[in-house]
Amino acid sequence: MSARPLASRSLAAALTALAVLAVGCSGDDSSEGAGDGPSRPGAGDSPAPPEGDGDGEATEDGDAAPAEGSAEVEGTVAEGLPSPWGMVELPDGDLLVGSRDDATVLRVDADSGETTEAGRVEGVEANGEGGLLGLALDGDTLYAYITAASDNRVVRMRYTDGQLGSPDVVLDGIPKDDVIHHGGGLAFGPDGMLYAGTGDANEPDLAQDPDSLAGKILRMTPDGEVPGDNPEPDSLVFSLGHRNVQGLAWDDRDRLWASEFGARSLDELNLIEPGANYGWPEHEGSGGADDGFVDPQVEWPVEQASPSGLAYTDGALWMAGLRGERLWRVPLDGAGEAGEPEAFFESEYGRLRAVLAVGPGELLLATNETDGRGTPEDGDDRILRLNVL
Ligand SMILES: [Ca+2]
Repeated sequence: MSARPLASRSLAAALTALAVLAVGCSGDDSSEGAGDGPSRPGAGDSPAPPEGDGDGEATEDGDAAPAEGSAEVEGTVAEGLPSPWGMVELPDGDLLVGSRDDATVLRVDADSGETTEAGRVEGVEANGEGGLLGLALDGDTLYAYITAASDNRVVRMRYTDGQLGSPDVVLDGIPKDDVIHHGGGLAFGPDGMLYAGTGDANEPDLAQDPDSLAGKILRMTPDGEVPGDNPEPDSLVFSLGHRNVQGLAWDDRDRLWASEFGARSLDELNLIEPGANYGWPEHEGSGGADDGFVDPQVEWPVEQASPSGLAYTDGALWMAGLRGERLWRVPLDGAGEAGEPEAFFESEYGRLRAVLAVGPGELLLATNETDGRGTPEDGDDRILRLNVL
């Protein structure tokens, strides 16, 4: 299997890496469930079925079955990016990429890779996992999920003539911790509403408090108002019981999926239903259904995922793993059910932060070795263009 030592990473090696398949293969022998692969709580006869050694289903002659998906690196879009986090595509194919720690927004020329600074988002107080987080684009207006001095908030700025304007506050009062669990996922849904994934602000009980904006997925109008068809009147809360949501994506049935960091054992991929409660902190991973909570569709040992960005294209969800240092593919079957996850690029590019679908079968993937937990001497952060199936 493919667990390369970090020191062997290089662009040349990376460009030759095709469809590295590493289901259930733990590259770092952690004591926390190493060897167990991802599981789909509702998919088997028994909860969390063991995945064996994770080489996939054996055929009659003992060979591993071929991978159902594939991911190939087509090229490097840009390098030398400082703590990239949010990423959006402009109409001409260029990108706006936010730096979590510098609070700058860089425009990346998709052809040449040249980066130019569009501006710095005023009011960002980067600290720990907080800073300039998710980005979302609506015409010539850029929305950003930011950590400010006293809270996390959603702001918006004009982006015209290559320059960012001053931010206006769309929503404030999202609780923050000084270091961890800020959330940060931000995206417009197919319904034209703005969704934000928040964190529990290191106060787990806030996730169950319907009056707190912490530990939630929020749904708002582009002006930050409560839409008339939200689950509860006068509340931005779309779903609750989340620990730390950074990835949001809609499938081709316009259903919302969200990635969520677990605490010590299990990360989650959840299918989000309006008004549903996803169990944190009463449950981490599955096991909450009998208590009225919605269990995840897929769960992973945290050392294999620690998921941030999430994207959907061509029948599959793609989830970027930070600690897991791999890109997970989760196929959706004809009934829209999550199938068997596959891992790609394990330990090839380091920590993976953001993934963006930019066309059928085409993804952009941003690494995150410069977030304070990586090994940036192995290469500054970059954006890769992938062809996937
Ligand atoms: Ca949960």
